[in-house]
Amino acid sequence: MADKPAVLVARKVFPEVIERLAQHFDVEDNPEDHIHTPAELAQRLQGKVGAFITLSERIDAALLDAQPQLRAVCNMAVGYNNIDVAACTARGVLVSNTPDVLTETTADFGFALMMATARRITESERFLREGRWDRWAYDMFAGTDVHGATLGILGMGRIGQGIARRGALGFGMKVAYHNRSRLPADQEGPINARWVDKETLLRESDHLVVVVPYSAATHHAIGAAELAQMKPTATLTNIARGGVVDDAALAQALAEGRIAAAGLDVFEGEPQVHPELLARRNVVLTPHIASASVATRRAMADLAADNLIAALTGGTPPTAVNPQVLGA
Ligand code: 8YV
Repeated sequence: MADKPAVLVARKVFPEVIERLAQHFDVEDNPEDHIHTPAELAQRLQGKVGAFITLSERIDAALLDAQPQLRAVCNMAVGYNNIDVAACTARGVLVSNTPDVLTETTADFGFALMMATARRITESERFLREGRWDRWAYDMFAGTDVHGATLGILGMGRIGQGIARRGALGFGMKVAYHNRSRLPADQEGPINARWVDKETLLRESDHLVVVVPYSAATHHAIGAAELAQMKPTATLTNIARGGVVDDAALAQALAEGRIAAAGLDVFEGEPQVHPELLARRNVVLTPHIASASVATRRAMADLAADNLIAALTGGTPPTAVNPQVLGA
């Protein structure tokens, strides 16, 4: 029997998914969950035709040039800003991501993070745990209402729409959004969503949730100038990518009381977090876990595996980012 094609699974994932991949491939996995430097990643990719990766791995032109045998790069994430897709396409390397399977779980988390931020849930829990609760007070941890407030969504893709649905249908929120393209009327209608320009979104949002993909065009889409346009009572929630919000400008805006609070699941330079954000009490911080339910992480891993298997066995990867390379 011919040798199986060799693939790298760059990070620790479900053993069941490794077993499935092993039926098709000679798998080099990473049960110790070592985080590779770019040089280590390049070394481990030698001789591999496929890679199952996460956001921790960067795939760029230099790495691809050193691995001409590589045919498929399958990301266990919906965002793929860690991959130079143009460089992959130019070299005929298939790229895939994991959309749809994480939409509702990620929208649940985005909404929960926004609520925790508005209602000061983690800040008040810390206070209680520290043994500082000795009396009732009329203004103790008084936050901002979520129900009936204006929910602003920057980036109305699948996850943005999921958050909008939760706000409009569950909490009677007024939904305003800004996106490159408007939703068709039959999608705006049921949630009464209003497309507005970015300035209006910043000005009118009581709770602004950022869900736009990261790219050169969205780098620091929320910076000092944008924060200055927001209401002083507003909250900002980021479940997109660190680079979409200028974290230093956000820390400054919070320090100056330009906005009330922020909820952040993603950071510039994560897993490092800006020290001034760490030091502020009115920021809810979580370690990039918006898609982290057991079922959804399993569905993401299965979908990344489906893509890898299809790409290397002559099938059609279900969620290819650059399907044009298959016909080339
Ligand atoms: C992933 C995410 O867990 O899907 C994405 O784009 O940010 C998260 O759902 C993370 O990217 C791991 O690769």
